[in-house]
Amino acid sequence: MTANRGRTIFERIIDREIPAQIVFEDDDFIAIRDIAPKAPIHLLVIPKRHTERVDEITDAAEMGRLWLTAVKVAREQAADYRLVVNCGEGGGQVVFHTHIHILAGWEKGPESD
Ligand code: D5M
Repeated sequence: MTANRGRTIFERIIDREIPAQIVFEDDDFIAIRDIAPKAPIHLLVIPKRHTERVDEITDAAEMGRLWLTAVKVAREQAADYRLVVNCGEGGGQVVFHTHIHILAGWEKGPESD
């Protein structure tokens, strides 16, 4: 929770105040289907601990667990995939709770659709 922006939609999903299609969850992370998919498979891996953006995570083990979780969820969905992090408004970030996009499922790669 942050004073300046308030609770984000992802915190409300984590707290089950808003429904989402949950594909993975453990004590520290949740993975959901993106509501506006930009690929045949579009998931979001979201740490439960709130940070606004990925560069606020300074602990290497925490960052490692985030990326390992993203890779694990991605590999459960597809052999090949793209991981994307938008960081800050100028980087295209819209929801200010850290998350990794998993994009996959194209027939011939990301530019094929
Ligand atoms: O991406 C934020 C992403 O979050 C964007 O692809 C839409 C997605 N989104 C927004 N609201 C929801 C809900 N309610 N469920 C699932 N997905 C959602 P960013 O990296 O911040 O630009």
